[in-house]
Amino acid sequence: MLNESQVRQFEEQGYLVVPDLLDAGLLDDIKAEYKDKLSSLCRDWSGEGKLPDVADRSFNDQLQAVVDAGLDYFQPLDISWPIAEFPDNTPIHLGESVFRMTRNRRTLDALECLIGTEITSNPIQHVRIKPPLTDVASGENRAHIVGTDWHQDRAVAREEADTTRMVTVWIAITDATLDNGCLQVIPGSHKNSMHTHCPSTQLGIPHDRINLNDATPLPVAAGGAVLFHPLTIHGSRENHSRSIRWSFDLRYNVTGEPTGRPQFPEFVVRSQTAPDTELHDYNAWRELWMNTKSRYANKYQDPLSYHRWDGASSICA
Ligand SMILES: O=C(O)CCC(=O)C(=O)O
Ligand SMILES: [Fe+2]
Repeated sequence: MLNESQVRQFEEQGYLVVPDLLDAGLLDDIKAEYKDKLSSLCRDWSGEGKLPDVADRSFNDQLQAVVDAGLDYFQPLDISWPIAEFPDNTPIHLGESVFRMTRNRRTLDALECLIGTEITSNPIQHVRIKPPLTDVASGENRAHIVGTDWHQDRAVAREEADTTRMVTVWIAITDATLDNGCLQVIPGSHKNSMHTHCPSTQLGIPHDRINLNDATPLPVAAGGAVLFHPLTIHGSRENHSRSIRWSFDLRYNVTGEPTGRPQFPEFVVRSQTAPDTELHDYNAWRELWMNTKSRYANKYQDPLSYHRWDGASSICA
């Protein structure tokens, strides 16, 4: 539950830092699940002669070896399908502890104070495990691996969700610090309208449109979170530390309102009016996501069916 001053902070500033949103048990389960997954990927890659044998190494060291070998760890560890044409062997991580994280009671209690009791898990969600910048291949510019350009989350959804009551829940799995690329926001920016976003290396707002003097970095200890409004301008800094920086971003909206990404599955996480509509079954959740693969694998995806920005605006020149 949030107290009145936390709700006021969210409403007035467009964001709220919540320490200890995940308990230590869930945090450990998520890390253990990802460690198993990465070890298994490493075993496969070693077997194919693409990677030295790193089976006994730590998660950090395994990730470093994978990055050094130029292998793509992002998609097999992500919790969403790509928003582009993808082959039907595209991997995704749909682990049981990730499902538990989407239903985390403290998260839903906090969301109730912001958007009410009818809450849907929005399918726009990612993991971001960012290696030290010095280890990243030159030319890598994905916002899941390096710093994230300034943007509003409303803009990465379709126009039909422009009035959807939605909250982003950004969760730190490792401590997020100034040095390793914590989230940063422009406080109060949710009170203005949506900015034009330009698709260049990432989908972002041109920097001359933002008062960067107001940029406020938000360091958060592992297990803590930043909750923010869909119009809050935010991004993240580069990872200048020597170890990985790991977060998840999940989104939630009022049930029945458009998610902004109808291609991917939504599900009810909490409902006071119809509790039997809540999805509690891990396998059913997995199935929902896997069905997306059957529908979209090997099919051309028009980027404009995911967001509205074609780069034609003069401010993108
Ligand atoms: O963690 C990041 O780099 C950016 C996260 C973000 O844009 C989001 O959570 O909406
Ligand atoms: Fe974002």
